[in-house]
Amino acid sequence: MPLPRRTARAAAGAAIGIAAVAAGGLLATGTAMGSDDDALVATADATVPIVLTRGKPLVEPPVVRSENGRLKLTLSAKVSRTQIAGGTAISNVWNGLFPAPTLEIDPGDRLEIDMKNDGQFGEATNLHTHGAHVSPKNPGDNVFLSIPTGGEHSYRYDFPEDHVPGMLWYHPHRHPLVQSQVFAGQAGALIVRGGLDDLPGVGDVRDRTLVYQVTQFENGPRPIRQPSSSTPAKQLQLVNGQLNPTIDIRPGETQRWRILNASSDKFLVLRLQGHSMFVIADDGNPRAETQKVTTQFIGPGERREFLVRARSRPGRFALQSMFFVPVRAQPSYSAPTRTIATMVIKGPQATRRPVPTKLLPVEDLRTERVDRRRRIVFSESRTSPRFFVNGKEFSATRIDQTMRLGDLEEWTIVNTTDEWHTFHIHINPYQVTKVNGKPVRGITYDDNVVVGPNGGTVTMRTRFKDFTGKFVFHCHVLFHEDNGMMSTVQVVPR
Ligand SMILES: [Cu+2]
Repeated sequence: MPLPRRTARAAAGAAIGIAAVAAGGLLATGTAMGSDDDALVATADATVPIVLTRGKPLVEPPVVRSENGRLKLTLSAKVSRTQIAGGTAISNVWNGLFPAPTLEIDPGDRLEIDMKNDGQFGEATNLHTHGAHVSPKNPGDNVFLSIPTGGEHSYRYDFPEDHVPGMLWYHPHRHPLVQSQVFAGQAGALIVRGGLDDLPGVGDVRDRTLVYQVTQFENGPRPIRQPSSSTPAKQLQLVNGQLNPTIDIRPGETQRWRILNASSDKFLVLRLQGHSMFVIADDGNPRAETQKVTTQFIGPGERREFLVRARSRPGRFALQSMFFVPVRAQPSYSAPTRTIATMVIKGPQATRRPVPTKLLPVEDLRTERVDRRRRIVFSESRTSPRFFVNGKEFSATRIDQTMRLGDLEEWTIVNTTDEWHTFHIHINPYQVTKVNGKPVRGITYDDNVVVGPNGGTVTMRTRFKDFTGKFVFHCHVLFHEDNGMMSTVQVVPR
């Protein structure tokens, strides 16, 4: 029986599992503990004791900060023991960490990363600083570069003095191996300081980084390799590598939560029981005005920053990942609603402060003159896992679009398929002006947005500033990207 087109390739790599051995915490050797996460563990190799811990206080990834304008770090990509969900697993991670450290820099800083490929199944790799407005040329954010097993490469990213402050991230980008390496846990947050950090009511409240990742346990003591997208119910939805951690907050206290969807393929629909969320930034770009929402739709690769103000009485409130069907024809591709973290209101009453409504001044490109318009069409094969941009599968040797430095362009992305995709472009963020032909209210800048199925469109405006060179745009559902839904662009001098 032929496999559905979206799973054929995943299934080829799915006979690889994860080892989780006893390391303290809650021991489960086959007894379900009342959730589907436990049921999947019960099916794992009965000879290997499996530990899954949930409900522990949230631990944020270790932070590495720049000093004197410089941050230097070595990343080793290697199959190694790592902590996932309170147990010891084996996965293909960086520096043994799931997720990787949070990097913090200031605009104008130089980020130096020595990337070492220390094995990882004989696969090549590389590095991408997602959301960074830096040069796409060596030794910068060149995603065409390949680091073979045993090789290394020194990346040097010079962030401009006027870089927009916010939450970026970093992950591998070696075509066509991105999905498996990100699914294994190779991802970390990258924070550019400033901007909203200086705004009262935002910069002076507790600031928490939440890295959302999805991975999967399989049989036996072997590393995770590839998601099986047809079994999302078996996947663990993790925050900072933890299952349903608790996030403590005082009654009436406001906190700033920065969430990164570092899953390889999962559309996250987020809800916080009993509370509104006040959105202040998208993909590392501060908003002009706060937006109050009850749910947030965060595609793979996106970031969202928001304020949460706790109720005035103690209590527990679930942060939920809601049931969502990315492919209407195949509802089995979706996971049931899960609690991915629990906000626990406790302790002494905090002074209740107003949530700021005005944030930072943001340029509105809708009033500017457009130099050129383009139409970008996402499509896919109905019979095989092949995905296309303007009818073509990705080729690194072809140049699909050429833009002039400094030009302002308007692009309309059209999704002709029956499933959701995202549109991500490197180097320059863009302002979304229309969704499905309807003008959007307010001003938001993104580097990655969702594009709805069956003729859904997103229209955006962007200026190709500061940097010439060759880079890419693509769908951030990494299975789609790895199977062709990526396109090359170059910026040339005027
Ligand atoms: Cu896609």
